[in-house]
Amino acid sequence: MHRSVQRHRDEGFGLDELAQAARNHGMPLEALRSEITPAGLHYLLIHYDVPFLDPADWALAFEGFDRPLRLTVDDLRARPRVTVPVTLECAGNGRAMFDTRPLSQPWLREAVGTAAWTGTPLAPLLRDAGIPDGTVEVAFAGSDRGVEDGEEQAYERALSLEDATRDGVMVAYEMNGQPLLPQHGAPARLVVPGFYGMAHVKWLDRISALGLPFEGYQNIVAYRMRTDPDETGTPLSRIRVKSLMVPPGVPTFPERDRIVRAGHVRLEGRAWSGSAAIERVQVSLDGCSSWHDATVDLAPAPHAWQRWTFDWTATPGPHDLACRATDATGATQPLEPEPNLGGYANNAVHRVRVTVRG
Ligand SMILES: Nc1nc2c(c(=O)[nH]1)N[C@H]1C(S)=C(S)[C@@H](COP(=O)(O)O)O[C@H]1N2
Ligand SMILES: [Mo]
Repeated sequence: MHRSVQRHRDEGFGLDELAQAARNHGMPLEALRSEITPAGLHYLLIHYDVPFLDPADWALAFEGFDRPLRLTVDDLRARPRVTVPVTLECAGNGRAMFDTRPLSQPWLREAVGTAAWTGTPLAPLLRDAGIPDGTVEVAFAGSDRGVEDGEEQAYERALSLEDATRDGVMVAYEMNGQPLLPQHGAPARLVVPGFYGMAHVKWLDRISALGLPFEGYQNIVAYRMRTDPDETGTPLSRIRVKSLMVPPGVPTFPERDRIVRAGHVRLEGRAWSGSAAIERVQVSLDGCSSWHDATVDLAPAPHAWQRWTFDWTATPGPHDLACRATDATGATQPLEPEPNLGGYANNAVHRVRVTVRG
């Protein structure tokens, strides 16, 4: 089994982690004000190097299907076109807040964003390629390559045939009305609404129909929930219910402590879940001892985050604020993260300590 390098909070962060953090930036939390995240503020996660692909040479190949299709960007653009806002969150978001974490991208809370993705629905594309009888999974490969666990490979990840053919899954070629940027998967990527980021394969160049479950690294070794290296674990899929708050007031530099003026303060943020709509967001003003209902807006689309607001009369002194969301399945955020070897799916409540000045 896979044995990752684990670091304890007391060891501090390594230059290897800084190298990841400097490449893969997060969304500054003040961008939670925006329903659609501008492309330059959307978070980024790139395992290997950004491949620079000439769209004129690029084609999407279908392997293991009844017809070995090869589609160019123009072929994709000639197909039915949909535009949908979708919230993406990295499965490793919050990893740096675990007591013990694997050597990887050390996210705090900001590996999330919502873009308006434009593309063509995947299910009719697969049907046109001809899904062979007995297909159980569909694998999606990017053209980026790297070495993980000693083995050189393309970034490739599979979905069950059922998940791959769900409404909303698309091959996207635009983000916020512009052709995809190189770092977001140009010329085309997969978008799987409701799923953690690892499923949304960028620089997509091959789709394979599989009669047996996929055994690639990103499904079998990485992106699984485990507490023991010898257990098989369960694959990450849908995004857990979560909410974040726009840090109120102004930051100190460089500590980024929050300084708020006394009086009326509108607290606001966004909440999302990959399984159902958000039904409730609560705010705590006393370090999670008591909770008050916030106002929650309707979702602009089934898998896009929802805005919440709460009016607070801030009195001078220190305050421990927090927000907590609950979705329509009844799932809610825990106060503390659930430890796991990959440092995945940390959806603990967002706590923000502020100092109010008179
Ligand atoms: N080909 C490829 N696709 C990829 C990745 C990658 O490294 N290579 N990273 C994945 C992960 S882990 C995440 S969280 C999302 C991030 O998408 P974004 O950078 O557009 O926000 O892309 C996914 N798709
Ligand atoms: Mo990710």
